[in-house]
Amino acid sequence: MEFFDGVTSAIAYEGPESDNPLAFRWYDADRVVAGRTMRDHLRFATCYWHSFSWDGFDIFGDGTFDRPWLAGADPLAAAEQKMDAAFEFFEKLTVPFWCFHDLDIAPEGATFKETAANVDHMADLASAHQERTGVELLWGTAKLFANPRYMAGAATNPDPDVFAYAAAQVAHCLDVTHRLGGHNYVLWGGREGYETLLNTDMRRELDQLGRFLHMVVEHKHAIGFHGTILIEPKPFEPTKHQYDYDVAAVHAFLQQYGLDEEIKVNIEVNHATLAGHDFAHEVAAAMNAGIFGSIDANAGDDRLGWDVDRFPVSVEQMTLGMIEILRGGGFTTGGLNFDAKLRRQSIARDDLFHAHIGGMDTMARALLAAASILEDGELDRRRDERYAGWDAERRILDGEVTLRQLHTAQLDSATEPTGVSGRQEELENLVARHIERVR
Ligand code: XUL
Ligand code: CO
Repeated sequence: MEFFDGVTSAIAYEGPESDNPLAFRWYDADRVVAGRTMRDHLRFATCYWHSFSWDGFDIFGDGTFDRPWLAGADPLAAAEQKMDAAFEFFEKLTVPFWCFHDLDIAPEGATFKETAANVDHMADLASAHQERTGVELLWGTAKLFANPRYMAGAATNPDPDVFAYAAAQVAHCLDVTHRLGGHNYVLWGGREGYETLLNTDMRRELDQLGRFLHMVVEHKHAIGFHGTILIEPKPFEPTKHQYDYDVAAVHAFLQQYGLDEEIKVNIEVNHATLAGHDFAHEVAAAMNAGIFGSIDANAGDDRLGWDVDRFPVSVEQMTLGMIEILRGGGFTTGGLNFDAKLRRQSIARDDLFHAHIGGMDTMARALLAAASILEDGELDRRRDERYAGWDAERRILDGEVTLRQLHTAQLDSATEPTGVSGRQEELENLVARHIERVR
């Protein structure tokens, strides 16, 4: 059965002048940019949960979307249909990767054993779909936040039985991710956080999380999984205070628990902005800490303070992020996963295509602009120039002078330091010129 019969052939690149809404205007998979094809630079993935499992419900109303694959009395048969729809979509979109939660590919059973069997059954089908289409798994993850048992967290739960259940679920999901050739395994701290310290022992919860992650890493090595383990920071929602607040908090946590050589981060754009950071800041912070892994590409809304997961539309925002990604050497195992959802009124099936085409073109154009800026070199030259004084002054950073010596020297000095312009607006114009001119 064909679900997206309004899209009769694979989406192709037609160039910026094309008016065909079902064509790429910027994403030209085989085009080589800064030494790699666009396909290899961007490593696009579609997420299973928002695109195929969500029917458009929100806290005020029921599902709105036209999603025939969600219908059916038998949950496993419905899951099979949903997977058919998903791989038909991946193939027509020509997206090279996908991402899933265990419980959005498979229905939960009455017992853990039943759930595990459902997940295995769906993983076997996914494996056959991957084989047939050539689509690869960017990452898998376990849904450790939806079932009521996780209302007080998974690893950070006050009840060790819930910790043990979550551990079993992750072991199973990591096994399946490995079997499907996953390039990464993600842990988003779904409800790893708290509402009030009146009932929360933060120290215990952090120690539990540290132990849990060590067990995940040990399991990864035990099964020979070579993908990267990634934590996805988010400052709040669903809990008032999530432990994995932002990249800096995750890095400090990883260092404290001796995990910083083993775990990297999956940075989500809308989570960065919720934490009060620019997307580019979070990428740069991860690169500096040596823990950059992957990206969940989406966008927030300037006036809404929650995780709205829009498809990315701002070339400027994404260009600033891509500059940091390219400066840091680009992706290794990671990629750009569209953890993004349609607006609730975009009810037609083909809206999923328009959303992804727009997101892929936004990121592709941002890649071209970022590559053009770095190749041109003016931006980096200006940045280096700003710090040129430090190239001449090695003694301070080399630890050869004391605070007292600097104090004495300044007392004796006839000159006072004066500033030079930071040139922000001029540099913003430079970025704008590249965005305008790339082709
Ligand atoms: C939630 C979120 C998740 C993770 C995977 O905000 O981003 O979908 O990406 O669990
Ligand atoms: Co995400």
